[in-house]
Amino acid sequence: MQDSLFGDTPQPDQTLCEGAVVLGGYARRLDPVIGGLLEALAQDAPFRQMETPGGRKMSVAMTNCGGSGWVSDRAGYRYEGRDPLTGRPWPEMPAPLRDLARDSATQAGFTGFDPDACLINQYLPGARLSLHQDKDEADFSQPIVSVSLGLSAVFLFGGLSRADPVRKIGLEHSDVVVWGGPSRLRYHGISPVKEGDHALLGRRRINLTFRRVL
Ligand code: MD6
Ligand code: FE
Repeated sequence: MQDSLFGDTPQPDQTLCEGAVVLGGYARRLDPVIGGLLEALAQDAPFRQMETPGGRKMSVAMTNCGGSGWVSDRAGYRYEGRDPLTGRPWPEMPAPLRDLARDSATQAGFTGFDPDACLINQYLPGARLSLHQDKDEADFSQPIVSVSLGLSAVFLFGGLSRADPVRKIGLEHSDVVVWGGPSRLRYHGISPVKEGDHALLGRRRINLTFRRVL
């Protein structure tokens, strides 16, 4: 991981199954700007641990940028145009992030992806995300682009029903997963993040997921 931080060795693309591909190291172009971008975004819309509809506090801290932001509270999961914490619209999606998401989708064979939502997940060591489907979006023909940054993680990749077998995929700093088509509604999650200290982002894992919501 450390070796590839600012390196430019191309990593092979790894197809997980039809519609889901890992673009190894594809987000490396963000390295010079990502720290500053995250800091500015979190100033405007702070990371916060949201509540599940069942009333449990999530271990992952979240914020958003773009026209629509994903939120969870006792009323359920949904997208909102404003940050409930501040009452302001979510910060604009920075061009370097939007461009990376578009290019990643194109690289994976999904042309014309134009994201209006970027969910930003922050995992401190120990934080996890239990198996779930992403189904709060209107149009499942649009892919999701997911960018892993900072500490590495084990991505749990299941099937279309919760009981299906789960594969474990290691994701490192700057790996991008694009998934859509027949994989769009697969169950997935993140194992508890291990302790560590990343050269660029410190003691945390950041995940950006880009979607087309409206
Ligand atoms: C994460 N990712 O990597 C959590 N969802 O931190 C997701 O939940 C996810 O990576 C939809 C599509 C891609 C993802
Ligand atoms: Fe998800």
